[in-house]
Amino acid sequence: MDVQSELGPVCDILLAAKSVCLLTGAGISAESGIPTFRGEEGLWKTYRAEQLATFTAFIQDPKLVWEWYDWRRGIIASKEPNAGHKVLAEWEELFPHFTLITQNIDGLHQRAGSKNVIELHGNIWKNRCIDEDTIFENHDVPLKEIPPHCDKCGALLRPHVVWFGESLDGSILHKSFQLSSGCDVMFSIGTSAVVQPAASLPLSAAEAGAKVIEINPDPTPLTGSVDFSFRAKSGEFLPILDEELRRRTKQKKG
Ligand code: BV8
Repeated sequence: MDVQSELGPVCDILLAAKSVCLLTGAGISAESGIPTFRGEEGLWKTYRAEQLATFTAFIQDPKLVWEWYDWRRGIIASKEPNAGHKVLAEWEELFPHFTLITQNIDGLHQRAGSKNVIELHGNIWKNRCIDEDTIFENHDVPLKEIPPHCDKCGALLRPHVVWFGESLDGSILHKSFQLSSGCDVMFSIGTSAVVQPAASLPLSAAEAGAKVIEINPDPTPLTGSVDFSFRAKSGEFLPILDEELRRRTKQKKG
């Protein structure tokens, strides 16, 4: 889709929108220097998902899985939110109802200033006791102990993230589907749209009559079902869209 020719119609839709919902994936953090999962330099290229991001892998070798998360924590801690994260943080004030749902566990939306973030797959800066489910915020880089143990009961800690084969938090999932299917505009930004059930959120928005806008340098399985698909990097495209949107908002106010 040609950015310039389609910017106008997208802005008109956004100017009329009362509620805007977004789903973001690893791609929105790519320009911060954080590897995605399935890209050329992706995390899965060096590791295989089933070896690491599953409870079975963790129980079989908690040290290996924690070394992988400790390595990722180190990368994330050394990076900053990019222009795409910052635009979305400012958009919380721009629309009457604004919902940011992320598959990412890196916490970069919050570091960019987003206050209401729905984290579908958890957060890499939180650890959870495998016996008592107590959740601890922990920002040690590197971790003081690998694998870490619970201060309260001594049991193993695990990353407070959703692994493959694990169900997402039911209330978070229900809220996400409710908000997606009740919005006027749904963005899908920086996600390969293959991981379920997250990938179904933009589809449920489309089925409910929302306009769906995708931002991704590559096409995805969602591309054929959206109203606008911009072959663009989110860190470059979102500031352009934001500038045009604010220009038209000023123009409208006269
Ligand atoms: C579950 C946390 C019930 C850990 C992750 C149907 C229904 C339900 C489940 C399934 C189903 N079919 C299959 C399943 C099982 C599985 C699944 O979806 N498998 C896939 C691979 C087929 N789903 C589950 O297991 C889920 N559990 O539903 O429970 C259940 C239980 C048992 C059996 C069945 C059902 C749990 C899924 C959550 C897994 N946890 N992460 C961790 O991070 O370590 S998933 C992981 O993938 C991350 O969270 C990541 O966010 C997510 C999605 O990946 P993306 O974010 O899209 O990243 P990716 O690299 O793939 O793509 C990046 C994109 O960005 C690319 O398109 C690229 O072009 C683009 N990009 C690059 N640069 C830029 C850019 N875009 C914009 N700007 C740029 N600059």
